[in-house]
Amino acid sequence: MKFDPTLYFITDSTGVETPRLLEIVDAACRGGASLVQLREKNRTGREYLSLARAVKAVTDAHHVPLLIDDRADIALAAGASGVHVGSDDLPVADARVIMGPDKIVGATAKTVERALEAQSQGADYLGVGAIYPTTTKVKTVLTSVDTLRDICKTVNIPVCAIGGLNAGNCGVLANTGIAGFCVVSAIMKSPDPEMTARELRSWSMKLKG
Ligand code: TZP
Ligand code: MG
Repeated sequence: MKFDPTLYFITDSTGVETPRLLEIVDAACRGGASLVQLREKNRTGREYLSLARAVKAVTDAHHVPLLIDDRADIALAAGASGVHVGSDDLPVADARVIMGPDKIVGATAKTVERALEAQSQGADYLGVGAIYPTTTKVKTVLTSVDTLRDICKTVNIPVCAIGGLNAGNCGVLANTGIAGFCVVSAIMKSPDPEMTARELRSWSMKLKG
């Protein structure tokens, strides 16, 4: 499936009621988010699915593909465009079997070796980071900008930088070869998510290459 990773917005509903989450997703899409991932860590399967359907109604209205973090079953049941798997989740090859050839399968990679492995197992894109320390709840280590650049040079699938990125620091991604970048808190915690998304999108248009 074709997709555009220029500005990849990933949700975090911690402390956020569903109506507000849906508003933020809507605002992010209006501002130019080109890809959205629903990322839920503390939901039952039933809650995750119901939220996925609600978020998909919003992203569909903007023709923005929705990916689901970690759960291929939820992605398929909700009719989402794909799934993102991290290093503790389903292996990429298994996610690909479950999702089939036409859905998007994204993977996290923090080293060139993992990036090549994910690509060979059928990943459509890579999320690489954390570039900066992040306050979003996640078990992650930092990935240097040099490693990011090496990964971009080595693989032939799109690479998205992630981790602590915002309009004030994303300039560090210049000349790395990224296809776009991912943000959670920059948009989730913005007083004006639409304006922030617009600003981040315009940064990404300048930085990707
Ligand atoms: N993977 C690496 S860093 C991260 C994930 C999911 C969280 C990024 O969140 P933020 O708020 O943009 O730093
Ligand atoms: Mg995961």
